[in-house]
Amino acid sequence: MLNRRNFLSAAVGVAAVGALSACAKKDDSPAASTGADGKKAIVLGFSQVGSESGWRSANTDSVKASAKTAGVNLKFSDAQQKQENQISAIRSYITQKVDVIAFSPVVVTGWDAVLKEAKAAKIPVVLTDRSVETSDESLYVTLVGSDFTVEGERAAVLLEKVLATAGHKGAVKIAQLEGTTGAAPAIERAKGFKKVMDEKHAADWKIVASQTGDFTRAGGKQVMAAFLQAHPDINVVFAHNDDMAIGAIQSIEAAGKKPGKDILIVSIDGVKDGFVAMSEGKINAIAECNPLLGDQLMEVVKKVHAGETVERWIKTKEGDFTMDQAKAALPTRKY
Ligand code: GYE
Repeated sequence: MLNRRNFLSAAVGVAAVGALSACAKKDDSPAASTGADGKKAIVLGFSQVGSESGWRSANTDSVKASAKTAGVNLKFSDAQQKQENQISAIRSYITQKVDVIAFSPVVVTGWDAVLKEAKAAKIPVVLTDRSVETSDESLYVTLVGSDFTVEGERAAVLLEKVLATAGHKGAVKIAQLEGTTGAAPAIERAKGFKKVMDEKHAADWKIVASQTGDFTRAGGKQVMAAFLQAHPDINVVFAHNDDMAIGAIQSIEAAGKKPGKDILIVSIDGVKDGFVAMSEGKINAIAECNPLLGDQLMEVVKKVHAGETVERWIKTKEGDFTMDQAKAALPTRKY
């Protein structure tokens, strides 16, 4: 409980924050060094991948909002999909002696050196959203994020349903729009999808073209235009995210074909624009990947800072959606 004295010092703190935050700052960190309870606020350095997709914007908003609610002093930087930018952001957080570092690694490899520097500085590292490959598992505490292999499997199972609903007969010629090369969601979604395909559909499904669209709309559009030229018989698109599916839709329409009918489309994420395209009949099904990781991240950051043990992998709940559910679900979508 706040007694009057604490309340007054908290109020003075808030006023001071207000004055300080009036100065221009490079990041979004509140200048607060004390939380509402009068304790020193945890300083969290967060290196975001970039702003490549609707998923990423929702994830960034979630992290920022949850930090505020949790009274965590967030230092945020956007790496614009470049590993070297993430490495220098992490190095700068080490120099600033933040309490905890969190980051969403753009690709899986190449992190050991900087993670060792964080360990030497005794700053715990929490991975969010994407994982890393490392020879030393002690270099990070936990991962807060989805199981992308399962998402790939779910997308394949959704495609089975979509093909059945469409009454599709004959060969299934799939164009795969891959996420960023070397990124965990691109590697694992492809793997999960292929697993189901190889186990159950080796005879009738074939990936006839597969290339990265870097998780962006422009990438999806460009790659799909080239695919349609080289493989005019493509009848399915499996996109590793909604944004690339939306880009692909533009190229499919430009080629005079109907997305969702002539070419069936399954994607992953479930962002609002994906749901809009699905309610318009242009995306057939979406395996959801939840970007709202902020609250779970702040909870973990507090525990890690307090020296508590946390689970090695903290997952989120996700659902699957087909076209017939899109209209009803659209108004309740939070991102
Ligand atoms: O699916 C995609 C984003 O890592 C899960 O990154 C994330 C992926 C997400 O750009 O839209």
